[in-house]
Amino acid sequence: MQDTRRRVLDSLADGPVSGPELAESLGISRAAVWKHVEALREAGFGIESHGDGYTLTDVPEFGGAAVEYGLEAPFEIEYHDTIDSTNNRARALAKAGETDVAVLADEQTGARGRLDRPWSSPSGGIWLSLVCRPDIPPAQAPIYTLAAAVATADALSNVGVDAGIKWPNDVLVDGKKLVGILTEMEGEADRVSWIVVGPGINANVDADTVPETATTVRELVGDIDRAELTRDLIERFDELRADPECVLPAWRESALTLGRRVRVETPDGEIVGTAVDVEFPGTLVIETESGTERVSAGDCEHLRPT
Ligand code: BT5
Repeated sequence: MQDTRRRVLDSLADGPVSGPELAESLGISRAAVWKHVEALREAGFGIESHGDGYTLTDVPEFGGAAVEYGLEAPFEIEYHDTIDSTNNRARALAKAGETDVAVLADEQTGARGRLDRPWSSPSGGIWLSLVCRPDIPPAQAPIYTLAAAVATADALSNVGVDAGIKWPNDVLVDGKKLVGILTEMEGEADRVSWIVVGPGINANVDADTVPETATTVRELVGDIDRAELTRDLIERFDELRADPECVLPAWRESALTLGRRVRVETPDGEIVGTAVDVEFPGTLVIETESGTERVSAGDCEHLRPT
């Protein structure tokens, strides 16, 4: 949200405040105040005008302005009621040089998982893609996926959903998938040009609109305030990306994979053993019968203990 509009909104939230008072305190004309108020009304904010001035009476349920209202992280929100894939849009923005944009949608029609698998994205979800331009080598990019998984699990715990993380990027409840994260990037040999981190949360959606292996926030705890959850996620992600050293300890706290027998499909074949740790920037350490293996990417399956 534009800076002045945000300040108008903040003043209204503390209102009532009259047009002339607002104009004076923000150093803008009364006509400009009126334009900002109209734009906020169009974005879904309820603003009443009485003798003592304007008062904020209602905040929109979801959308760009709803998420930006009170957001304490330097992300611009680009909201779509419906879009093919927020990751596709975020990639286009990244290629055009943008950074710190969060593309958010209520519904996606062509969403992707890893390896181009389809991702169900009915209306009511939180389908999000964060565009970042970190100054890191491409090999460290996985820490961003782990950071997004931690941020999502932490945000979910604020609404009473106790989720755990399956390496590297699935957020599960009772073995069912609640969130998937698709990370894509472009870069040179030594430096990332951009990264798009795309978490998709089955939020206020019916369980029968997602695969049987999946669950939804609605099924677990009922409908939640999606704008607040999205804000919490983005703020926590912003905190973690500023301090990558905090990511692994936080990830371990929510990890479901550590201590488990796992089978990981890697590009070089299958590895079976006990997952014992995760190392920077997201490498899974597995004790196998023939020694210790380290895996940086792959599909992980939790096995029953032998
Ligand atoms: C993922 O892939 O888990 C990454 C999913 C990322 C989706 C987000 S939404 C916002 C952004 N925009 C995009 O276009 N994508 C990202 P993967 O690990 O490959 O898992 C894909 C598998 O999960 C599918 O093959 C299905 O079995 C299952 N699946 C599909 N839709 C699901 C859903 N809504 N919830 C849980 N599981 C689902």
